[in-house]
Amino acid sequence: MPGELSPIDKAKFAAAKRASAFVESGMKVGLGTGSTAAWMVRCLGERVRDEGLRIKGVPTSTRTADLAREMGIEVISLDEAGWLDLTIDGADEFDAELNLIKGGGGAHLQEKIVATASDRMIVIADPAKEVAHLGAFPLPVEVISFGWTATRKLVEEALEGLDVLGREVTLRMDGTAPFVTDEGNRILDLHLKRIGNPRQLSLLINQIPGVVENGLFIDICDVVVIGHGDGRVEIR
Ligand code: ABF
Repeated sequence: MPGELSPIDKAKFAAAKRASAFVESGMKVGLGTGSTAAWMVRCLGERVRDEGLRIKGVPTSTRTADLAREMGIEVISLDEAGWLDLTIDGADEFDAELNLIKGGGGAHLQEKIVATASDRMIVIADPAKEVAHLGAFPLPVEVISFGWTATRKLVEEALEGLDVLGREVTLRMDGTAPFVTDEGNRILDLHLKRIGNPRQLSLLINQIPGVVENGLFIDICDVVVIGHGDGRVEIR
């Protein structure tokens, strides 16, 4: 374990380390984004260096691509890979059915494409990510910048008939300018507080012109590895 870590970082590291043990030589692996996924990339980099693990990594963001290369992992695109054996990624929330909210880091579009193009998706998380109902974490929706205010209006209208507790929709900012994703799009954050029917919400939001993808991952995650501050790990 690296030097002095806070309990939350110890938990993230424990989950990342355990999940990286699922990776075998010869695999094509989707590499997630975020602080927990960054630990996983470092753990895989160590295995490449110390054990001669041979993998090809498909990163889900420019940040992860930079870190993977720095750690000595061979980086290829999803198109070069074609299909992946496994994706390991973080999440903002997960429920008992292993449905997720992702996209707090603004990378959920590539993350969803990569995870869906994988035989298996493993989520790595600290215990604070587990929820009874999704929705306390704002749901990110990537939208193209053309006409984004009209898209926001349609999203707000779509929320009116749905089983959610909040309906505020905000444009994600990066300082004083709108946040821009790796694909050059914007992010709307939906402050829903509690999502009664995540599957219905996901389908409805994705039908709106201008919406590229929302951060709900329904029936995509196979396993969640939960790390604890004392180094324990649970697998769901
Ligand atoms: C990515 O990073 C995202 O989809 C999610 O928003 C975030 C989780 O970050 P962290 O591991 O830093 O909590 O997985």
